[in-house]
Amino acid sequence: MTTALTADAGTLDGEAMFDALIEADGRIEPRDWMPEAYRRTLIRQISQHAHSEIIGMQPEGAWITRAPSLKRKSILLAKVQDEAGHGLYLYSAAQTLGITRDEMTQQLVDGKARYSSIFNYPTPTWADMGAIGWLVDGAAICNQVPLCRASYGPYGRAMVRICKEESFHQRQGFEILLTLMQGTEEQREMAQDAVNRWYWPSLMMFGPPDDDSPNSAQSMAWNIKRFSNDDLRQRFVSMLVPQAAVLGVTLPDPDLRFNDETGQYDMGEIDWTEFHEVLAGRGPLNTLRRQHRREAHEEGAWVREAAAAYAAKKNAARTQTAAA
Ligand code: FAQ
Repeated sequence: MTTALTADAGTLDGEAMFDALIEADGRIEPRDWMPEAYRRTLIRQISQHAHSEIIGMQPEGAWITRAPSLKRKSILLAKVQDEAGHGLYLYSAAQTLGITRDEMTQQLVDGKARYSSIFNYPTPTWADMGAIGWLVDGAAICNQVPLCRASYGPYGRAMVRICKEESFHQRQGFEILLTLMQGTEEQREMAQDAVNRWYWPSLMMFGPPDDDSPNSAQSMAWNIKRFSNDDLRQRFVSMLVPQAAVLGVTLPDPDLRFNDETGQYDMGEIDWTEFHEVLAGRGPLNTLRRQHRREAHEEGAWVREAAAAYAAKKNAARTQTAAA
């Protein structure tokens, strides 16, 4: 379909071509004409997503030195490195839309850019590593698998690789919780406590309810988002219930029950006041997360300067060789 449209491109102006590609469920590439609002929406979503991956390294990064065994330490280290990689793919995808990495980073450290609410919660115990993998990566997969089909090519392609890695992350979290649940009474309590603390915030990752989501309708019309926030949240809960039974943990929602008519799990009311407080910067750790990022950015200035100087030296040598 896309090929046929490309062959006809000479007869269509940019806007008509864009509309036809979206209509045909084709892909928009960086050099294609696109409406300014589509570009802005993508920069907003992709950069927020990239920032989430980078800030998301902090809650788990804090446990690398305290992991209970060498094996656990190396797995956690690899996971946190994956998250850095995801941030880099996503910043690169956003750059194809005309924003620089420096601009995005500045927005993050200045507190002007959003990142996922979930990373403003603390990680006081080892079981939090399990709960993050199982619930946070689990929610991320539910939300991100449909994004592999996002209409913007570089975003969709980045998501394919990210989702493969997220599925490993989710399984390692599940396995940490399973090990704890098969351990002592104290370990089981620690696992349940972590699930209690991460469950509701993980449901908030999908964003506000559909009737309070200003961006969803347009993003779905442009084939960026494929499902609404509430649909994905529902899908996530249906996935969790049987997994919780295998783990032997309780999901902390007394209203959670299967509805024979809808074939879905009805759930209790999410505390949207808490969600809005976290988005407004008043979550448990918003200030600390951003401050750490700012400090790391400032302390890393010499690395960026050295890399740029090295690249300039290499380029100069290459130009000289070519001229000789
Ligand atoms: N946190 O109209 P909508 C991960 C904002 S990656 C903060 O529904 P939209 C991997 C939203 O930006 C997790 N802000 O917006 C990992 C908008 O504000 P704006 C990140 C939120 O864009 C695991 C406003 O509310 N994933 O976990 C949140 O259509 C473990 C109105 O909302 C992605 O970014 C929130 N939870 O839908 C890493 C996936 N929800 O910009 C380390 C890609 C909403 O108008 C360890 N993004 N807002 O000022 C998306 O799918 C979408 O952007 C949504 C929001 C679904 C997040």
